[in-house]
Amino acid sequence: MIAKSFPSDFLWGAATASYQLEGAATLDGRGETIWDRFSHTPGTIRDRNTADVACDHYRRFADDVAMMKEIGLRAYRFSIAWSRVFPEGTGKVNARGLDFYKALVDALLQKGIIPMVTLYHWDLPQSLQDRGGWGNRQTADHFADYAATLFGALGDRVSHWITLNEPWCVAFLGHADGIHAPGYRDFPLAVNVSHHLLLAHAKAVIRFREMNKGNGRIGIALNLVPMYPNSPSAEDERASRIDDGFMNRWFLDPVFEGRYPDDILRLYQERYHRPEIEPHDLELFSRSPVDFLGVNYYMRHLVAKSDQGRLGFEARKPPNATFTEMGWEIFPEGLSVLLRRLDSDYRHPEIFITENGIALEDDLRKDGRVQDDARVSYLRDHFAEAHRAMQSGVKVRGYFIWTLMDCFEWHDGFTKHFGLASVDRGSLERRWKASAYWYRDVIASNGF
Ligand code: IFM
Repeated sequence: MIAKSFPSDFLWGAATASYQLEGAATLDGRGETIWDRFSHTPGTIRDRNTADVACDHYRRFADDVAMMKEIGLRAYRFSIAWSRVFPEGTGKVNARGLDFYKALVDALLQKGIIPMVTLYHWDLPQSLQDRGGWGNRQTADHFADYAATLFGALGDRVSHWITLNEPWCVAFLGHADGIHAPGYRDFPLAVNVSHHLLLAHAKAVIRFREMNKGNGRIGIALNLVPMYPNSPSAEDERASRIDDGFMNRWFLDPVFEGRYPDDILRLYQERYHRPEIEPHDLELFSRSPVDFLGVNYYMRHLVAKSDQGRLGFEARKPPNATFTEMGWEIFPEGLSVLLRRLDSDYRHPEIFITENGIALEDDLRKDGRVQDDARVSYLRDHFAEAHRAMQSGVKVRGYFIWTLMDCFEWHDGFTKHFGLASVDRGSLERRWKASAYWYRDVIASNGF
């Protein structure tokens, strides 16, 4: 019996990102990225690794696509390394880099797997960083040119496009906390970076509309966090509203409403300075409506007022909870709460869950099999919450598990394991975990 059944055209998929998976860091003219520079800097990566080789997907992509077919994936979300296409970020196209993505898309289509392309998943060309990176407004124009090149090259075969992945992480982990590339600790810079990223998104969407006459669709993938006050006190309620503004509304409001949330704008101005927003920027937001929202869901925040926090709040670790290998609380019900809220606050957008998954210290059996029962439970509970939201009318169109195979988890190197497949770090041999076979059955029966 299928207890939870999904629509027949539901896109069951898996997601990856170029720097985390591809390797081949200097092959075929690929230019240096900020993550190459950062990961080669001592003290940045937990296990002192880089993704120079990663999973060697660049060379093994055909086998990887064949593997995807084994479990029946209907869609595959991957990102393009900007510096493969434009080694310096702008200027002359590197045809060999572009050819790789053409071949990947063709291989997917040949197997009946729908490609969903992310244009930016954190690997900025280092040459652009040398000119100020996302702190420089001009990077948004370079991004729109790069995006237009991809729309031109792949637009006839790619129907689903995502401009940016998790701009909050790019801005704040990379420029305020310094734990991601390019490694700055400058909060006002991070706020300006967030604005330039949103500008880049808007400009790319506008170019897409101008160029794409077919049935292509474009959106953005945001890491969104449902907020729960730590106590019913007015102070914690207010703190949780601020965290919501910082993490969620600062990105959602420009994309859907064409403006920034007043409370957060005021707070940035009071505590730091007014972000560098120019008069016509908001108009660009209004002229760039998306076709869908990508939701990356991993956690909720339990929020308390705190004078230590940069913006007057802190996220607390919930007591008596279960946590993943990342130290993130497992909280499936947050997904349906979040989805319903997005639906009601932002006029019923179409939604793809563009990332959700769990890092686990996998149970590696003697015969090399990984029996990751906790991943099966995690996915089942989260699918159920998505299903529940859909029952109440939220337009969820697909679900992409993070991630296809164990890969480079940014500053954690190879120490965290999110994959549906394990990868032997010596031979790079891939092997499905038990959860992948469970997922295959979910896809085949469209439910569980
Ligand atoms: O690995 C990352 C991914 O690149 C972006 N979203 C969260 C994942 C897990 O941390």
